[in-house]
Amino acid sequence: MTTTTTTAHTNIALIKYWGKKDEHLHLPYTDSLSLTLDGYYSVTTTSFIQAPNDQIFINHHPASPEFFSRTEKFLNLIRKINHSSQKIEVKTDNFVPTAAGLASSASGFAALAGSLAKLFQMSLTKTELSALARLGSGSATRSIFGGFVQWHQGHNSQTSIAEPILEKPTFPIRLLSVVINNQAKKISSTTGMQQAVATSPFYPQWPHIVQQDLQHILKAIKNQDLEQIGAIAEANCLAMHALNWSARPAFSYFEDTTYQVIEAVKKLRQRGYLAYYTIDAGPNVKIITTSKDLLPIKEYLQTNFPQAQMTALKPGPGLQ
Ligand code: 2P0
Repeated sequence: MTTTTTTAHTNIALIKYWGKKDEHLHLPYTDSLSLTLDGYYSVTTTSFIQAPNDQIFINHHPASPEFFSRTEKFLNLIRKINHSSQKIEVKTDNFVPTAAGLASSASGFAALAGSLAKLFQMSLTKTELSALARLGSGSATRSIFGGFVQWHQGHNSQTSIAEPILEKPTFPIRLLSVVINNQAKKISSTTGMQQAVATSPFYPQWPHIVQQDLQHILKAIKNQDLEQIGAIAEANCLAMHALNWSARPAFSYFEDTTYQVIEAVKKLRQRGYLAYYTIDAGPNVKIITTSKDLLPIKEYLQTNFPQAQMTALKPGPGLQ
């Protein structure tokens, strides 16, 4: 086989990954837990080519120098594993607002890992694929599986893997993505987490917080308790951002509108809707809710934030 195509969906972390104990292998300091989403995904085709260099295209355009070098690094790694020197063409269509805090690197590297594993006929299990995707980007580890997924931090490359917790949730969890700014973020996740690990006096607390939140959210998922899932995710997200606010120098991914959307979510909650928020390495807000409350919440936000781009998302599948 000389050309293969793979689709991977992005995921939203409910218990965040923020900090690496091994920068090279992307081994995190903590476990994390996410929900794979149906609406945002990457489709990646890889082929062997006869050319002096790798060719990398994103959304039909040649990749930027940064994107090229990050992807090429991953290609080099796969070539090394397979004792190959073959040049490769990568074509990625990203149906995710790139670098807007919506983890396009998660679906991107998961799809790339899946496609390359097929191209090189590596015959890996999904668990092994999750470890491979991790070498591209941490959050990609979790995008190999659908539904709720736990990424075990592990202590080496073989043990830092994803595990499906509930691939097809039957309870009506929904996510409303509220994009208030689709420009690339100013501080990359990689840099942001390095700064938090190195300088936040609160960082030593983070593994304890994650351990507790994880225990509670696993129980809430088992009990299909959406209210609890939302409350734990929101608290965990704030703890993650507190690491950035307490870094020296401090930094923040939030913008004015981020705070305004947070206030709107709290107001909706007071009115009896199930609404909790989570925010990644960008200003955009994702609202955790139910199928029943999704529409009134969307309408309220659309009225109050007419510039925002809103997408309703459901749990999505693993690698295809
Ligand atoms: C997460 N994020 O758990 C956390 C929460 C953003 C905030 O994983 O350096 O692009 O490639 O491993 O995976 C984004 O970080 O970072 C991320 P690298 P990645 O989803």
